[in-house]
Amino acid sequence: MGITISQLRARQVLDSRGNPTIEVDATLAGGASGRALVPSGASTGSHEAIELRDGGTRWMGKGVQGAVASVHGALSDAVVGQEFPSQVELDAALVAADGTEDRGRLGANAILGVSLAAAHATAAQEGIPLWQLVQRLAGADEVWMPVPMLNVINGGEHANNALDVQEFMIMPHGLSDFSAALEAAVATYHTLRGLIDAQGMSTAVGDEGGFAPEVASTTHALDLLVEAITRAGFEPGREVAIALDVAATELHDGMTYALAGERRSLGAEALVDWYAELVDAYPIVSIEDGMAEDDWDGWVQLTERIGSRVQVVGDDLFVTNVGRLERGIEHAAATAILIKPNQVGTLSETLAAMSRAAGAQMASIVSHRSGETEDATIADLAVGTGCGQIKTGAPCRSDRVAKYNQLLRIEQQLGDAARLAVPFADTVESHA
Ligand code: 2PG
Ligand code: MG
Repeated sequence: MGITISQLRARQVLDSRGNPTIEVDATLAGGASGRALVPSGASTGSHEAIELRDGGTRWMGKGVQGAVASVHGALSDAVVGQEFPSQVELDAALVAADGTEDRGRLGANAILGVSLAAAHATAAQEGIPLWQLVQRLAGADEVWMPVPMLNVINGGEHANNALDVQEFMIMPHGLSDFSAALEAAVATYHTLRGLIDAQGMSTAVGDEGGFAPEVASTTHALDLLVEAITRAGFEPGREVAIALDVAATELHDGMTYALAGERRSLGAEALVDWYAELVDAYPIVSIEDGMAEDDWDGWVQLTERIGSRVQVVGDDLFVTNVGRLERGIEHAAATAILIKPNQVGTLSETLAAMSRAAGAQMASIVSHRSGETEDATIADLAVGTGCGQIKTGAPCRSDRVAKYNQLLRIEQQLGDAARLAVPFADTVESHA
């Protein structure tokens, strides 16, 4: 059965930061319908597809009525009433309607809204859960419950404290199943709140639900995490490990990396040394955007130095773009790719990036954005592709929890088949 969209309706709604974003409803000829809401980043890579915003004075310049108009105009003209054999051809038609490399004419936000709403509608038409449709589109032999990466201390662009590193995440990778992993993360999160409170710092949270205390240094934050994991009753490194997103593009001035919180500026080589020291001293299993988006030499150095011990993840580096990923594979610039559908614009291109990564033995981590909504599509994306990892914030705030709750529903649907992925089977011993 092909996909024939009979109507697209879009509207401007709000995201978790109170900024406008686009919501799209797709109705199919057979009557089934699907809805998608599009997220938005703060530490966006400059190579990301363009998110169309209205500018001007209304909604502080962040309105998306232009993107809404793209859906009702050019995108509807391109796809409504036509039968497409599958999502791939539908997405290709959306991309062709825009006609630009960066999706700047109609907006990647408009295009993604249609692409994902259509996928939801297709799953509804077939009477299957979305993860199952994703599994088919991805050609995945097996589905896996992903190990969550929970951002529990926020810094960088996501908070107004002095922390240089944007995200300090806990990763409950050594638990028996997804529920147990989430329980360990929740226990660690609440224990961390107590520790931060006891040290007289604020327990207010940042954009992704993690705490944003006035912690001065990276190692102070890491010490807090290790203590929280231990006091919650888990073994750091073996049951619950640490992952970082440095978002180093935000620290780079073209020459050096300015670590304002640490009061020093480092060249790429010295920065790699610093990461190696941190990895020696702490149970860190993954470092995302350790280098800036165009510092390819720095990335190669970093991967050479620590890539066999920790996962080296490219976010701003790859922007879910197969072309940039190809270059990264060629130069061995990273060992994993962060996957954000709105960096590229369609479900099919997202799956293509994941498939290319898998072909090169690189891991894929499905990710939220710092500006999110109640839309939980990425939970199904992570399960259906069997990629094994999802990064979707702290276990706090409904925009983050929506994804974990959807994963709990899927875990129940899968029953005995709901196995928790084991992303670091070969490297984790050295961190225990
Ligand atoms: C990141 C993301 C999500 P943003 O850098 O990985 O955590 O942040 O959406 O602001 O780009
Ligand atoms: Mg990132």
